Amino acid sequence: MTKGNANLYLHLMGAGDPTRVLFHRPGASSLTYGDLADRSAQMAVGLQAIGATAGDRLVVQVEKSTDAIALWLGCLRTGVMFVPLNTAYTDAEVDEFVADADTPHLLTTPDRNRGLTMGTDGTGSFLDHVNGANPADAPDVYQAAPTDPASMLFTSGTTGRSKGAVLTHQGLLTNGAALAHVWQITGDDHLLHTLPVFHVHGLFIALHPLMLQGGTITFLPRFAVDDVLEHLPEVSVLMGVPTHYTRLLADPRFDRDACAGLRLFTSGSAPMTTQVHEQFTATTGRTITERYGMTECGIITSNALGAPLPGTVGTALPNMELRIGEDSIVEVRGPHLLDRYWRRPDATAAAYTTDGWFKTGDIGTMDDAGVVTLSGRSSDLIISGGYNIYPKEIEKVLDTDPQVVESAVVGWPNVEWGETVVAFVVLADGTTDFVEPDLSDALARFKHPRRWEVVDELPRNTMGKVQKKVLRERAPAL
Ligand code: MLC
Ligand code: AMP
Repeated sequence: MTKGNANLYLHLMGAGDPTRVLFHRPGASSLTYGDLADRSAQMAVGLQAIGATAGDRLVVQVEKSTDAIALWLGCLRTGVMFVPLNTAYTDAEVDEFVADADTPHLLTTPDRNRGLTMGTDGTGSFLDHVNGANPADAPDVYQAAPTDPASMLFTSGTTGRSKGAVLTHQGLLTNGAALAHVWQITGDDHLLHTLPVFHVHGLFIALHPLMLQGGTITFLPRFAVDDVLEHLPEVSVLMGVPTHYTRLLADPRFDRDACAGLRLFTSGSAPMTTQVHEQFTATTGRTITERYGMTECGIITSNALGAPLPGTVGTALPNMELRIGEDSIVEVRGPHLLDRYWRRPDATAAAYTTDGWFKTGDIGTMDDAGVVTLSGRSSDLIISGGYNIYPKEIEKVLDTDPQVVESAVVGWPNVEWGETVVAFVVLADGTTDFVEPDLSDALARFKHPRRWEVVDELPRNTMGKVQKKVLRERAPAL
């Protein structure tokens, strides 16, 4: 490792023998750590060619591929901030993020045809700068201070308005290393990677512990039950969201034999019910290690290996301090935390207590052994299939519809998705037949209400505030 350089890249690529396989790609050639080093060097040349320099933001909305990971590493090498976006976002949603990131550098899929492009087949206008490049022409690995920004991920925290969480080289390294430690990841581990790579779960939490240790990853383009069942026998670790496990459990082929070779199953990003934990154990004879995280903090807590306590999210990771603060909100402190919200000193200040603890917005308790149990959130945030959905964003769009006077969006419990989006609408005078509005240009599909309820009025408290709790209580029994 270069002396005095805190660049995360040097840690992620330094531990592995360059001849070791990093990525198995079903249907394509495997890639070694050395191959990824070379490809990321080419990406660094490409970034130079488009004029992206240290501190610039590169907004990236591309399909999952090993090139997307090489690009993440290329950004680290050049000091360019990697800003990944959900591929489901509409152009209108992407425009808002690009404006907030204040950058000319947008990289999308070839079909979107706006800004530079990168396809999963190795073609695209950005890759024209990359493919023929000589890795030896890459600039020296950017000399990073520990708190230099590495990436920025948009999240709405507890407030509902999207903010860029600026994550540092040191924060990502300490979180990856802590996870490798508590999950006992070694170079012999082999992860089945099915998560999207535009959120911290798939991008950092799943990749970094393995890469820090020189492990191997079977890299699937998405979560599909058939593909997971096919590749489970090759791997030792599976990381997922609860929806992945409910889908696997619905398939009779998912049984003890299918899981025999694995030593670790993790779940997080959304609550897992004790019923799913129990069904998993009854079906496979194994347990799921549930952990709890957040874009701003990386992983905060994890259950212990071998002795998970279903219904809890375990204890704080090494280096992460946790306490239960005012209104039972989980508060944390430690080097994993975000540096700041991008150009939002107000929001950064509001996220901390006066004595310097970050307020997660999650409501929980902690027992004498430090084991944390979450019971809800202080905001109206909906989590569906591991994606966060902010009611306000949907309500704003619905309220522009001429049929609608006002609206309120809540999450209802759902076995497959955890929660599903339900919209309550009050209709304008004279509207009798409500027609579901076309939201396709305004909102990503996963945010669209799955159920509509026309009501005469919204329940309000004496202050006039809509009582979401009352609406949530109308959810029919599961
Ligand atoms: C897809 N759809 C969803 C959805 N995902 N609807 C609600 N919630 C979701 N999460 C909808 C699409 O809009 C589409 O609708 C239909 O489902 C099929 O789309 P798809 O893309 O084919 O879906 P599928 O591949 O089955 O995706 C489901 C999924 C995916 C569970 C595999 O959502 C997923 O990978 N989730 C993981 C999310 C994740 O990684 N979260 C980490 C956040 S980080 P239609 O109507 O068009 O048919 C974090 C911190 C931490 O929270 O602690 O980890
Ligand atoms: P995000 O903003 O996408 O990073 O989502 C972070 C949020 O996901 C947290 O604040 C929690 O509300 C939720 N979350 C993550 N892991 C868990 C878990 N194991 N149980 C319950 N909620 C979780």
